[in-house]
Amino acid sequence: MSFTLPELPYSYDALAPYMSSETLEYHHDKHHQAYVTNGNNLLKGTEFEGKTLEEIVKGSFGKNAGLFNNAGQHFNHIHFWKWMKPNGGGAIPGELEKKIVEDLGSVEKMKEDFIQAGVTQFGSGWNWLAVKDGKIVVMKTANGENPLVHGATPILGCDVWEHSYYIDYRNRRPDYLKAFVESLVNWDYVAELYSKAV
Ligand code: MN3
Repeated sequence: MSFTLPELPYSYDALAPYMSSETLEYHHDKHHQAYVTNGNNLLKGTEFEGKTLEEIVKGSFGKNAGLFNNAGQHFNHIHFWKWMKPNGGGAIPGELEKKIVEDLGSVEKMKEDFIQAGVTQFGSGWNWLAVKDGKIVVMKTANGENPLVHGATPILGCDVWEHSYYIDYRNRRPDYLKAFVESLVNWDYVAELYSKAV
């Protein structure tokens, strides 16, 4: 298989004012496209040709840094676009909410810990909700890494590379993370991934 850039599931201006069309145009059309292009070039002639994206991400981790970085970021961004929607945030589907309360204390505590993970990720990376050993956990990873290479299944991730927020928030990463959680997250998609992960 080769990597292809998915279309955004909404228009470029659909997430404003929380994420601008300028950010989405650069982030999707330039940054994600570059991971696709570079990933395809680096995939050629390797043992990973013909594998699924998830197999490539897991298999190249620690073995082929160039391929891993691009394949990991391709995987992360495919989901990142779907982890957001216009008029996002809001109510969490019942079964997922129950599990969040059970494993992380409360919805408020989950949001607080998720934001804190993003704020404290030094440099480029991602913060996550993931399912590990049957429990929902908060994680953070550097660069293109994700929970898949740490024995967990990602169900929500926020891109805290500066390219994801600098146009709209400048250096205010905490404000970006708060807007992501309160106004952008597509909890139905998180619930769909949760139900597949358990
Ligand atoms: Mn990005």
